[in-house]
Amino acid sequence: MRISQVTLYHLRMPLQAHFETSFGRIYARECILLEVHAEGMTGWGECVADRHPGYAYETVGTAWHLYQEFILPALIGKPLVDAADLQARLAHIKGHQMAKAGVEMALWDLLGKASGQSLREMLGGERRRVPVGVSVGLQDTLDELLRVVDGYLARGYRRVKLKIKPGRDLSVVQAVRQRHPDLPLQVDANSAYTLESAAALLPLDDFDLLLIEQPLAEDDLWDHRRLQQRFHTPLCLDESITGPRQARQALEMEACRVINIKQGRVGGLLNARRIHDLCLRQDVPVWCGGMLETGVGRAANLALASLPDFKLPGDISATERYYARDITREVFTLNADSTIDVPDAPGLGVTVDREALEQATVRKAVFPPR
Ligand code: NPG
Repeated sequence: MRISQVTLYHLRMPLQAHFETSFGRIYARECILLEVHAEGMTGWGECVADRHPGYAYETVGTAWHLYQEFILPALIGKPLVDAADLQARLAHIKGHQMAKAGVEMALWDLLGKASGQSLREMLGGERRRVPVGVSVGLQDTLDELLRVVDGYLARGYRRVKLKIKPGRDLSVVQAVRQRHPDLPLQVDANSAYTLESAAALLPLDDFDLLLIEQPLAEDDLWDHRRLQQRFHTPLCLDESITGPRQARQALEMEACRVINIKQGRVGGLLNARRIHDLCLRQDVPVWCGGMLETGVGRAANLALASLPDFKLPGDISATERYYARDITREVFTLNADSTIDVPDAPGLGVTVDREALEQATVRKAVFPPR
């Protein structure tokens, strides 16, 4: 596969409802969509880096820069057999996993279209539908939180993740747990605590949570290990796991008992599958995280989550939970059993709605420049 041209689209998509985490509140999501041309075909990829470096150091701006100056020049016109080949060509670039993942996704889409295989088949996934949950942001009041959670449960979601931060942790979990004693529930702190302040979370052990996600800093496996020793509830790492090596070391160190796999954060679907395989061998459950993806990234997440070790429901909700109008023609809906169908068509299995894409685009660039 030889890439001849790439168009980058900087997208800004208004969210159905604002989304607040320990690092801030957003009303619209920004990302980069890549339209990649090769041998008469078009592949699509999504780079999940956000506008603001609150979740990770990468941003739309850093990824745009990397594509323009380093990543696309290293790929355009070169023969690419598979994702491993693409990654080898990018190995001289340190970090920037989200930027690398975005273009790798487009290559998977192209390879699938060329071979007639769906991404699920290419990755070796078995399930045709995957269990999903919903991630609920911080709300202004507990009443509002309960109302929002009730709304999602009424829509059919059977697993809820609550965002927490210092001062808004126990009260939040207590309120939801009291009202829904049997609901599969988990929390996510997005690195908002230190080993000292995380002592406030110890009572969470009594709320029968599926897991506690990323309480401490992303570069702090050691303190996560120390904290895990104080909890019966499994700790789950998200931000800390930026590739297969970090996953292996976190497990060796017993810094967590569950891993959240996001293909963007770990540098692409190939690394995501490597982490999956490692966890499967060690009997460590994984689940698929989400970053408010468009239909393009959501299709990739669904295919990934069809692999056998994705034993916990993913942060992959229906399209309408995020966007009034998505950029794909395909709209993902929730089945009655809180699952979503994995796309079947070749590659990612989605088609981009050009009109919706234009509407969401705030900046665009073609490489090589015409
Ligand atoms: O359903 O896609 C979704 C959102 C799930 O909570 C979610 N994502 O910290 O995992 C997270 C969070 C996130 C969203 C992180 C956007 C970064 C950007």
